Amino acid sequence: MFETLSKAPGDKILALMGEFAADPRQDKIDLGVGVYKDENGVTPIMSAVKKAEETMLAAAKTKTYLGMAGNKGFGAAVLDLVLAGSVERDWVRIAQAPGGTGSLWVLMQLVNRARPGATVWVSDPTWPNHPPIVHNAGLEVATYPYFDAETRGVKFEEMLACLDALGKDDVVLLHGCCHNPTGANLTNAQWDAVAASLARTGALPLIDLAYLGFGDGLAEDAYGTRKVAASVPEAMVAFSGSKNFGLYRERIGAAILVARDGAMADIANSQMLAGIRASYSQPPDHGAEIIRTILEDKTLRAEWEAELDATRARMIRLRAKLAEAIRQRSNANDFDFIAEHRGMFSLLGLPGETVDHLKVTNGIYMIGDSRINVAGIPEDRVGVLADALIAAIK
Ligand code: PLP
Ligand code: TYF
Repeated sequence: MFETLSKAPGDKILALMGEFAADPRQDKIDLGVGVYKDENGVTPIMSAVKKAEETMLAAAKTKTYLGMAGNKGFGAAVLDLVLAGSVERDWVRIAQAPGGTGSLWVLMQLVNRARPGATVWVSDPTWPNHPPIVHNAGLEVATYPYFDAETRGVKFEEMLACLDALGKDDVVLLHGCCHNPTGANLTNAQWDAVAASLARTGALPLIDLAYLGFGDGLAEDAYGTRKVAASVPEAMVAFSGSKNFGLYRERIGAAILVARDGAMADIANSQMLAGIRASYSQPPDHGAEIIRTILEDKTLRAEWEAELDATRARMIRLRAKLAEAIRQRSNANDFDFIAEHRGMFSLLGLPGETVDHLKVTNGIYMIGDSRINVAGIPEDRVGVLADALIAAIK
């Protein structure tokens, strides 16, 4: 039967990771895949995570099944972290899922059960894995205007005009914070306007929250999610613990649904769980138990928050340093947007040839659309990077 198949295109971001690893140059710079790296270029295990794992290992008594929704303590703690009481608790249901990706998959399957073939509106541009997940669930993709290539900010008026024209059969996929790939984000006032638009049109928001705490802070980054959830009768959130807890390979995330009342929440939840049962039956526990252990323990939680604060501060500092180095060298402020963006990424707006040139000539790796991972900026060689960028765009 396999003779009917042709080769599927690979994931460009993950392929670049392999290319970088194979490059023998000592001074190569990795601004590619969206994984946080510290000043040594290492993606560390957070100290709170290590401590939680030690406690867990000593305390574990069973590994029996936990059920389709996964770890209950994790679910309660994540709801508190994400929504913080912004919505009536009885209208909300949460299912632990394998990463943010698995959470998106679970929620999109739920949408397809409610409205088969519905359209999911994604930002232009968006994370390249969004459209395949939408299609895999049987849904259609359409795009709303988002990134302004001139200002490197958000084309907010055009975005809002597009959202205003949607209806109750549409789903709107929003990046809760730290937009991937652009780094350009909505202000709180713009979130208020988006929430009001969704409340007016009845379009169903699906918020992808993969970088909570990587932008301006845990509460600050949750503003849009909480505002939208509190303003509309139905909403969904795909939470990821990959970045903010550094648990990438543990595959930990959560699918959250907000319904118009408790009875509707039960029905929607039963369909969400039925989708999970038919997909992978139950999620793996390890990452969830780590997050539960950290969030339920005052000391561990404080330690995690402090490490997350330091992670965020480092990215903001690297942004400021690179923007400043380019400004000094070029005497122009065209790259100041790097300092204004938030999260792990900035879309530089360079043509493909320039991206290629930087890779071939300078060993500087970024995604083909010119997205850089700011955590990969070498703090002691910001000048080298700035020189190479300026030379390449001349
Ligand atoms: N959504 C966005 C925008 C992302 O960048 C990512 C990537 O890491 C994810 C979701 C899902 O990540 P994971 O499935 O590793 O939790
Ligand atoms: O955008 C990124 O680089 C991260 C990592 O299929 C990633 O989100 C990239 C591609 C992918 C899964 C994760």
